[in-house]
Parts: sequence; structure tokens; C-alpha cells
Amino acid sequence: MSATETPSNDTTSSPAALKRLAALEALKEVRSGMKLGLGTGSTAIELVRALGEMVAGGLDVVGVPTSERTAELARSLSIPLSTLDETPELDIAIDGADEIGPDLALVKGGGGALLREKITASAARRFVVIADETKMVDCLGRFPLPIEVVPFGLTVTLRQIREVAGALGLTGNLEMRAGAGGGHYVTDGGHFIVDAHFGRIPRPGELGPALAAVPGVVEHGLFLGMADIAYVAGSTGVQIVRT
Ligand code: ABF
Repeated sequence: MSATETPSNDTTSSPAALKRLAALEALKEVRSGMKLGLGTGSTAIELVRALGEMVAGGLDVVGVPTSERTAELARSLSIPLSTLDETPELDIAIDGADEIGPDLALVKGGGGALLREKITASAARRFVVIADETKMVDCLGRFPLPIEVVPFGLTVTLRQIREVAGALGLTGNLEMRAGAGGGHYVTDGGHFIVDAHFGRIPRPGELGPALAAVPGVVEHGLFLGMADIAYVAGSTGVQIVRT
């Protein structure tokens, strides 16, 4: 992994200012005519806001949102939108992350949109991550790993997740994510999310395929070998991290 640093002209280093800084750096890659995947989460909100300003200034792009929340914000800013079915090949997908580990391995899904985020990132020629420096870790797993599961047979799926994780030496609480109304959180795709508190995931490359092989698992929040670059903002500027 290599890293270079772009000095910051921003005088504030509030979390929102850092997220905006990372977003602005990523947007330097964007040109008129591009088709863009638009992520979800508070960092992606800064991205969409800044993109809205660029569109108002004449930038001609089409966005494919990874969540209803992002779509709503983008529409309010008059960013032209499309769907992945209408626009299946994207130039760049830009999204946040919950953790950025070695080799740009990511944990994503804290915002509940991991399935659409992964499909969208996989459709892009280039996947760009934006984050503040608190997201950089030496080992993934302190942030609970989101796993999207189908409601049917939930007990069986949880047991099988425990088994495959246990076989890799991973233990920890599997917590069903709660929704606003008190029941389970329901994703845009109508699934539930299990947050796996493994603490450390030293070998994500083994865990990812093992989780994906569980029939009730729709997708997991390990994004491995997908990110091309990360713009990571800190008080001294934006670090550019490549694999
Ligand atoms: C999305 O938003 C998710 O994959 C990730 O869970 C989350 C990061 O949120 P934030 O930018 O608010 O920290 O990118």
C-alpha cells in the first residue's frame, strides 16, 4: 500500500469538514460525461452536496445512487439520476467506509446499504473511497461487520455464520440491527442486517468467501480487492492511499 499527502487549505478539521475535504479530492477525478456511483453515509452526503454544486455550475454527469436516502438528496440538488439497470457500466463509484485496512480492504455497511453499495462498486471501472483518518486501521474488525441476511430461516443462518466464523477462530456476539420502529432494521432490499462483533478479522480473505457460502447470507460488508484508491482526510491534509 502506498500513500501520498495533499496539504489542506481548510482551516477547520471538524468531522464534517474532513469528510468534505476527502469528497472534494475525489471529485477532482470527475469529468463531464461520466457516469458515477453515489455512495451512502455522512461522507457520501458531503460528496453529493459538493457534486450538486458542480452540477449547478455546469458539470454534466449522471449519478446512480446506492440508497433511497442518497437518491433523495441527489434529486433535491438536481443531479441527474439513473439506475444500474439503465446504466450498468459506471466510470467511477465513490463511497465511504467504516474501516479501511491493509491493501484497501474495507468494512462497509454501517449505514445499512452494503448490498447496493457492493453491486454498484462492482459495476464501476474505478472504485474510490472517501473517509476521514479515523477509518484507517491496522486490522479490520473493531467496527462490527455488517452481514445482510434474508429473514427466512434467520436462526439457521445465524448458526451457520457462527460456525463458519468459529472455524476461522472468530467469536463474538452476533447482534441483529434494530430498526427505527423497534423491530429489525430492514434494508432497501427487504433484508435484515446482523452486526458481527468479531473484534479482529486478521484474515478477511478467508472470512469473506466463508460467509458468502452461507445460503441465508445475501452479502457481507467485507469489500476485498475492490477499492482502487482512498482519499483519507486528516488535520494535515488528504492522504492518497493506493494498493
Ligand atoms: C457507507 O456509509 C457505508 O458502507 C459505511 O457503512 C458508511 C460510512 O459512513 P460514514 O461516511 O457516515 O462514516 O459508505
